[in-house]
Amino acid sequence: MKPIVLITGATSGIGRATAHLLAESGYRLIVTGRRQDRLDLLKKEINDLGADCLTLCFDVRSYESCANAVASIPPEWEEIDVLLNNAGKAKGFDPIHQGKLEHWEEMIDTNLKGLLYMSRLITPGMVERRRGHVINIASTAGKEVYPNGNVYCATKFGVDALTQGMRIDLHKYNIRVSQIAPGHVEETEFAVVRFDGDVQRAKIYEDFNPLTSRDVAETIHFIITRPPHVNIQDVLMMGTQQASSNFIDRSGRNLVD
Ligand code: NDP
Ligand code: 8X3
Repeated sequence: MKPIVLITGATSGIGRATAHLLAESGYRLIVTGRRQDRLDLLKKEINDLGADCLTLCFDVRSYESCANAVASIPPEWEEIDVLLNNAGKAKGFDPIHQGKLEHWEEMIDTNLKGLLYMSRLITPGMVERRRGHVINIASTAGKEVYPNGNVYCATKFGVDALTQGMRIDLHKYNIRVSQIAPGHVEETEFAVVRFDGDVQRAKIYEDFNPLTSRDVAETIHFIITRPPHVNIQDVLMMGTQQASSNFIDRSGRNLVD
């Protein structure tokens, strides 16, 4: 039987692309998010690719919702091999003295507390089975801050610290903890969410080639498929036209192969 992978935030972007890619390889997928209609559609797509799928609709910001969702997992899906902590977001792009409290709460609750809640619920089973893999989606924003990135960057620096801490706590139970820190990724709703649905403002990928969600999914697939004695601890990846958070060649998307 192929391993079971639970993906948080599978209704769009990196999570959805990863669900598709892993379904192509026959993994059994537990896909989660807050939009049931998207989950229903994704389940059909996964089934059409010949893979099994379970959907769980809940908000990672609520521990009670996470716990109820995990408690509802039927026995045949209980032995989760891989937890992909992907659900996350940026909200707003303001300097610190003008930041909106509701944006700060939403980022901290989703990117940090949601990741913690899901890890707390899923890793005890992994410890018991002496088998498992946790992959956290961090960001270049968790390696280097940029103007107006303040709280989003802080949450992703926090994810980076949690990845390291979780690995130290869990490696002795044969559990791998990995992280991917991508730069800009298109084919996602990231920018539209950050700018509250302002699609004009969200056009931040038009003058350079960023990563695609599929690029990140392929890296996740690579990490998952290493032999059991190999743990890819941290992958920092960016499009070729991006050198760092603050240096992007925005001279045009003329480097497409
Ligand atoms: P998307 O907005 O496309 O996807 C985010 C996913 O998270 C959606 O499936 C969304 O589902 C889910 N989500 C958001 N809030 C919640 C919540 N409260 N409870 C449960 N699920 C939630 O963005 P990306 O694919 O880009 O983002 C995925 C991860 O990648 C994030 O952690 C992001 O910070 C990170 N990242 C993104 C980069 C980029 O440039 N795009 C670069 C580096 C890192 P739903 O709305 O249905 O709940
Ligand atoms: C997303 C990449 O640079 O917009 O994490 O923060 S960035």
